[in-house]
Amino acid sequence: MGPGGFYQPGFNSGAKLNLHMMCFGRNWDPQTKYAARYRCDGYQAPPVPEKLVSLVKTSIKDSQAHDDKIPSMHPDIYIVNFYTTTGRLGMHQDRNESSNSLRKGLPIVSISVGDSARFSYGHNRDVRKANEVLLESCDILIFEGKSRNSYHGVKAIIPNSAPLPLLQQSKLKPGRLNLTFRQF
Ligand code: AKG
Repeated sequence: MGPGGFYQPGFNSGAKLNLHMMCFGRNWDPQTKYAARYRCDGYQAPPVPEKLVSLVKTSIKDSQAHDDKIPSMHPDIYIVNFYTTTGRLGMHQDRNESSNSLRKGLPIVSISVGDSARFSYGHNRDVRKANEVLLESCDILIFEGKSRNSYHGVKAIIPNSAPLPLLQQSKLKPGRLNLTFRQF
């Protein structure tokens, strides 16, 4: 909370995303895309914590054991989304990273914490034609290669689905955190 903390990203029209966001490495906002500073309070995005860089690299290494074509990457952007139990995110592509990162299909590593989410993915923006997978707390999803540019979104959060020990040991509010790691 406070300067450099969670904010609700918004568009020129005044419409806001149905989630709260906090960024490390580079700030992202629908109007500025990636920038060094937060648009709302001018605060500089802090660096990606080293412990999380190691976690992401280990996750990629583990998946490379199953598919050696998955490219390695060094996460220099870390975006945290917090969805309340009514939060959601429309179908979109993640295309604001550098052309080099997109061309190489460098992975985006996404980690879910808290309540489960109905996650949609597909070849276009039409959510009715999308596939769906349930992302539960501690699931790690990697988009890479061709799937790097797939459309995706969060259809709904399943209330009261977070693991009890997580709620007992943390101060997590009802809802879901999603952590995504990217290389610009
Ligand atoms: C994004 O940050 O671009 C997402 O699509 C997040 C998806 C999620 O919350 O699982």
